[in-house]
Amino acid sequence: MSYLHPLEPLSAAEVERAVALLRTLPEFTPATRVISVMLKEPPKHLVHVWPDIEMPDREAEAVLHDNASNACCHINVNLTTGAVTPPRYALPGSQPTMSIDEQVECEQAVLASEEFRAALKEHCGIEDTSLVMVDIWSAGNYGSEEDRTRRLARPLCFLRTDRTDNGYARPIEGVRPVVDLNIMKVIRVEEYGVWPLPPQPGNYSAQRVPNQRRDIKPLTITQPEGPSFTLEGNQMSWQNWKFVVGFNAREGLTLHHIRYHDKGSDRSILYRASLTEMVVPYGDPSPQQARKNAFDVGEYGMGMCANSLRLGCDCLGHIAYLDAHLCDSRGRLLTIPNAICIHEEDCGILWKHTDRRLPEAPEVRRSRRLVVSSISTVENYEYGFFWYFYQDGAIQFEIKLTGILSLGALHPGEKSAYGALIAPQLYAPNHQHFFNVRLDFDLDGAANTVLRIDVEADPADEHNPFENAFQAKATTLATEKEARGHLKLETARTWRIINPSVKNAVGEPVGYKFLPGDNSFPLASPSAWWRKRAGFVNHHVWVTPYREDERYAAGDYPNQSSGGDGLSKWTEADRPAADTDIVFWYTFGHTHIPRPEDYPVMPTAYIGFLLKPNGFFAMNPANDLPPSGPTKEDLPVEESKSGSCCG
Ligand SMILES: [Cu+2]
Repeated sequence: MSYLHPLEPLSAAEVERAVALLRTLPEFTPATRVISVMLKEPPKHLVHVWPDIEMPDREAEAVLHDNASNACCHINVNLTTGAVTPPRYALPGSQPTMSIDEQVECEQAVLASEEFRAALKEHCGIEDTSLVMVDIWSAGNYGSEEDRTRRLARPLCFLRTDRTDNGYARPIEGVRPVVDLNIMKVIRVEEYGVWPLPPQPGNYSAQRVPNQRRDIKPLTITQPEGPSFTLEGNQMSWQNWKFVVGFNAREGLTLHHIRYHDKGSDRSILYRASLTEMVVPYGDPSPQQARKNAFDVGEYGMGMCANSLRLGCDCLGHIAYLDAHLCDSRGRLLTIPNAICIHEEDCGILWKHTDRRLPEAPEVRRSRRLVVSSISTVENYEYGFFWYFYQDGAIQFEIKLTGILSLGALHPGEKSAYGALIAPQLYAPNHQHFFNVRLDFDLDGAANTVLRIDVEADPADEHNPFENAFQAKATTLATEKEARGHLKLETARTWRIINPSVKNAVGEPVGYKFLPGDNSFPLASPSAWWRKRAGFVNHHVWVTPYREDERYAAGDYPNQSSGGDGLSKWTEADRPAADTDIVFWYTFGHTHIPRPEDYPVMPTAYIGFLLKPNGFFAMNPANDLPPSGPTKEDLPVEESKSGSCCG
């Protein structure tokens, strides 16, 4: 099989070849669901010296689940020789991600259930299920011993008024069917009371919103000579940056082998960057809401839920798209066209200085950034994942939260202390969104160290007579337990990742600074069930020594897990984590107290972080940017003739 870079994601042909090989195995039966097929990444020490050495054969790794035996396994497939590894079975009771097919089949199972139809008649007075929406919702780890051993979903249901309205405006409160996904049948319907459907529609689609504003003139982005990036396969090259764009069913968009061309060579910065897990816990104790906590990566598959992006809507300007090649749970190729969008954006002023003693124009350079993005829809909610690369060596990650709030119904006059009334008899429970990103730094080589930087005032003594002194104090995070930490506003805390063996122009170790953005602490008790399963929310920052099989912050199988896996477990070993190949993990939370203005579709909220070179370069690497000026077309006629340019 040919490829341009060893970390390119599987092609459509490779996905099909992997599944064809899996189908020949005795473990693959009519009861088998293919949960995911993705690239089995080659060893990183080989990738770092590629293309000077030949790479091993391309491999795929698959996760299979057997509905008959309720067992899940990993199998690796050599795409050249066809050799497969023996299945590596997960512990009994482990549940892999719910597949996209199960979302659809679960809805059909609920609508076909006699028990659910009876509840629908009692609650809504109707027998026709054609306008009922059933969102799968993970079951968590609750209920009887028997529940915990089944592959379950506990859906939320809504009733549309017609085929195209916003069904989320009318939650069927007090009814939660429980579905066994292995037999794809409703095993019971849980009922907590009867609420009327909220009375008002909450429409947002273009054809249903009358009197749209008419004062918006066209805003067109033109790049007459095309974009400044080149894309070869999934390899990106832009403004000294080089990296590989990856994608898989679980994490969605991933970035690999990020390098920056400096002084004649491609210097390694990050080997791999990805969103490894997230959880959305709800803060409402009502029986309908109390068990709601969605691990959108490990339970639903962020890549599985990715959108096909549309020009002019999702992305503006000169766009390059990449397709994602996944497969459905029956092993059929599932290509998401335009799953990844790549484009450039103007980003204001990068730097400027006016020297009043010089007659020349001020020196101004505009900032341009490269955007690599994807957007996933997980039932009611949307998450956009945006990686930004800047000309000054900075990398930013931003998650855009939009979509429709998870809503509940109230009686007329009823209020909830645990959520906001956003329309008559309709409320949105308080909740948080926690994300975890895994940053595998390889700064100028694999052996890196993380420093925690706290800015502290000096004591008022004879060395500090004006009481003005403060300094940035660095603490080396030598082990995993030392590295566990939180944000600290009092000391403007940041982290610095360095390579202690490679010195910069001023004799210090080369480094990158990690600047956190908005964040939160979890509000549920540490012994709340979801927190046992999401140990990664216990600290904002974690550092681990690199291990190939430590990839997901809540472990490989968070769905219905009893908890204790992932970062919280691995770091208990307190392994050395300095001057070695380290992985930096960051957990960041958005506390969402809803507003009426978040309805019907929420204006985007933003959360993320920034990586800035800190002694990695000898000086501002964007010092060599040429001035940009208005084009002739932009100038008034007089100025256009003279060709003057303000920079
Ligand atoms: Cu929210």
